[in-house]
Amino acid sequence: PLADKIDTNIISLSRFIIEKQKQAKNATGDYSLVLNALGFAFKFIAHTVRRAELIHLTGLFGTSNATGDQQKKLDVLGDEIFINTMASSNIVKILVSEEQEELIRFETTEGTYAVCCDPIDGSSNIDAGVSVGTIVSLFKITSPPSEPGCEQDVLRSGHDMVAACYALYGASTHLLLTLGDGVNGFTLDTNLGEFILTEPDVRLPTDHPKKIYSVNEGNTCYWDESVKTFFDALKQPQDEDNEPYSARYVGSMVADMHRTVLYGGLYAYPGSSKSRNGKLRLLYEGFPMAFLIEQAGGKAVNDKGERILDLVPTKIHDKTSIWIGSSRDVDKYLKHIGKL
Ligand code: P6P
Repeated sequence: PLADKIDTNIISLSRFIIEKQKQAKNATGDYSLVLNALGFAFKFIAHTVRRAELIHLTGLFGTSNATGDQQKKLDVLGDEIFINTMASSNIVKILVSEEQEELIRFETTEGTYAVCCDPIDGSSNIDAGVSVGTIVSLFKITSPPSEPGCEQDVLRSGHDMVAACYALYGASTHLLLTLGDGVNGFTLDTNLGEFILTEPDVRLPTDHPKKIYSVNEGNTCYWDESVKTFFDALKQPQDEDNEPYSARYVGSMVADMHRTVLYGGLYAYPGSSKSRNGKLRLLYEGFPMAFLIEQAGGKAVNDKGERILDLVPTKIHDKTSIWIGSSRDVDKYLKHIGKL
């Protein structure tokens, strides 16, 4: 019968969130509201990214963001969509965005959450049709709702995050989400307009994770000697298959990280003489990716071998070096620097 072929009991993101709320003790529903607002923002951005070519949204907008990146029209649009979606949730009190120099405070008095995001990560690739994504970290605010939000609400340890997620606008739109109890993968069904649970309990492959390293080797001349020797070693035949590692680098962190989660391997953005702390920002790239990878059974450290989640930012756009992926590969780096 037809019913055998069609799954008539699919789990949408909304249903997933409700089930999590039912499991939570004395849930107020605020958490569910934020997560649903995030889901809507991802759907709205996905829709906009996919129309970009049609409505001439590619190309430069003519301004630059907090850290000097030239803003693409989609960067600005993605940022506006995020700001409006979070503001209208009436639960988000403050927003840190890669595209905004200053913290954004919303006019709510019931705000109990802080959102940090990179609305369109990897946007330099957008004109070439390469996958881009949105990366988000979520903190529960400890100060009283009546007090205006402040930077102290997000200048905290990565362990304070209550959730982290990314949306990947690729062949399909994928959402990977952790609430601190594992990682779940959703795929956007554009006909339903719903994210559907397609990869419950995502784990990095443990037996034979792919031997892949993902780094911008164009920075080699700026790297410390120990970083150069580490990657040179990966290019030599090794391990039981006596094969060297393969190189894969998209230049869009969400695309590189999604491959790393599903296939295994190592993604790295080391510090260099050009930028001591690398390029990626701690609050809305390092922290969320580290939370997701650890919840999926992997590791994430900085150049010194410190766990990313142990770090505490001093400014909202602080950068961090990062070595993230399969424990097998991050441990190789830790051994290389004498931390294991
Ligand atoms: P590079 C995109 O600008 C980004 O923030 C990440 O998405 C990406 O992994 C990295 O920077 C690419 O940087 O210096 O290799 O072009």
